Amino acid sequence: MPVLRAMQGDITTLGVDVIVNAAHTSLLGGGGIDGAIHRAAGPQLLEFCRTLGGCETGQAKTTPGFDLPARWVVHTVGPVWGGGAAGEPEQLASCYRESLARADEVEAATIVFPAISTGIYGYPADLAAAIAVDAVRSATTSVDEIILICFDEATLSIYRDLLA
Ligand code: AR6
Repeated sequence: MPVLRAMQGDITTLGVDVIVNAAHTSLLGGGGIDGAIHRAAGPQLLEFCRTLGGCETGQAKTTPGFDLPARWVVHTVGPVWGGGAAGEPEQLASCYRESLARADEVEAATIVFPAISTGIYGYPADLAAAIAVDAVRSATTSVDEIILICFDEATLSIYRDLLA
């Protein structure tokens, strides 16, 4: 069973095996965490992503970290929140499971997840956090440590309550 913990901070600064990007289906960059990761990784990341043919919602694809301190980036595409009846919970859980599967493929010891879909894609932070914790707790994986990172204090406190 991996250790599971939550922290506040900027995912682009972490020298871990895998950071997860909350990407767009095109995998060609965007705003939010996606923009921050592409800026920090440098232009080679976009070049590499162009070869991947995009990514479906709920799926995940791996690239090197290039200029990032992280070795690998797993790009996953969360659902756009539309009220929750259009399969969003299942798609969001799939993002966490598929990203862990990609991390296992590169034999990662540590993976860091952002709060996927809770920014531009509008997923309510409390509902998304419950799905994130449930999905990683119930996944079969060989990683040693799973870190849930967030930018804001409010999300951190939601994670802390769920992990207590
Ligand atoms: N480190 C940690 N967390 C961050 C960082 C960071 N550097 N930057 C943002 N967050 P979002 P989404 C948090 O909007 O909702 C892009 O245009 C942020 O506070 O980045 O999945 C893509 O191309 C929020 O809680 O991702 C897609 O089109 C969480 O990360 C779309 O946005 C996710 O916010 C994806 O939207």
